Amino acid sequence: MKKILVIGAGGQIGSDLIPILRKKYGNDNVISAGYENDLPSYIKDNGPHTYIDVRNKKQIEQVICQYNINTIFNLASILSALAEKKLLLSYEVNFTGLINVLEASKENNVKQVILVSSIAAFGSYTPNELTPNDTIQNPNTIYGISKVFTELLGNYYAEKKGLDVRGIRLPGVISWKREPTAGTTDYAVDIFYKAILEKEYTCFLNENTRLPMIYMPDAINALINLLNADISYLKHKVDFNINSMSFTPKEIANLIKQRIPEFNIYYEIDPLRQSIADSWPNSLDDTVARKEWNWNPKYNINDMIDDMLFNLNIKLNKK
Ligand code: AKB
Repeated sequence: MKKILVIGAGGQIGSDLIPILRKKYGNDNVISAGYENDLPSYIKDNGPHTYIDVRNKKQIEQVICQYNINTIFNLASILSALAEKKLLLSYEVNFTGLINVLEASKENNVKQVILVSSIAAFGSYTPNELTPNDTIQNPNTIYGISKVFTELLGNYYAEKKGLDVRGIRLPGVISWKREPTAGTTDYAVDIFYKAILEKEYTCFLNENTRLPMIYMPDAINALINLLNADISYLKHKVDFNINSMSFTPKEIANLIKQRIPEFNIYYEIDPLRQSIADSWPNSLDDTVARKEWNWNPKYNINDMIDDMLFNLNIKLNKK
């Protein structure tokens, strides 16, 4: 039976992942760990929750032992834009935190560790269109470097230390439950809030910046399907491209405008986030994930927009 610890539970992905894991594996078998104030009540009230600072290995070990954890999702990470401003914090969370999770897992008989990499693991020499799974990786951001480190160290523990470590490279994740913070792809979530509440949005990326994106239900499916994939088919471990949709700010704004005719988009470029976005791929080749664990996304851009607007209108009391 799985006893799952989700570290970084209060973030954008954890907030959607935990309810689904609890439904699948039982409320008491999924322990959420994050800062108390970050956790939404539907997570705190529906199963065990605890506090872990990923920078503190002892805390991780205590929780592993207290709950007999055999599976860990490590979602704790400082995202791309903030990482450029807070280097030391990023080293501690994205590098030391990762080492702590892997070492604590190895030393305390955890069987599986799921890690999250990102399209940020690529760089300006990486082929831009349909980026191959195995290709040049030369990120020029601390976040991107930490994601290459995540992939390499995860693969190392899988190959040399007998730990079952797996992970995917997430594109920008779009969701309505919890807003992302301090990333470069965040505009693709902000735009929905502003379209509903203010009928206009000022975008910090230029109108033609094409980036790979994914809708949260597909991202969650990817994580859970990879968790359960037959290991004998996995030639890769922590470095799977997954592709779903790609669009520019102008394209998504036009599609939102078809549903909310009063909506308008304006642009005020943030040089930091624009330069980060310019170093990331336009789209990804995910043949490897399709072949090794049957990756197959369900949502296209129109399905995603309809579902986002439906759920956000309810959340923001506009219907
Ligand atoms: C970010 O924008 O930093 C993240 C990512 C693509 O990893 N959403």
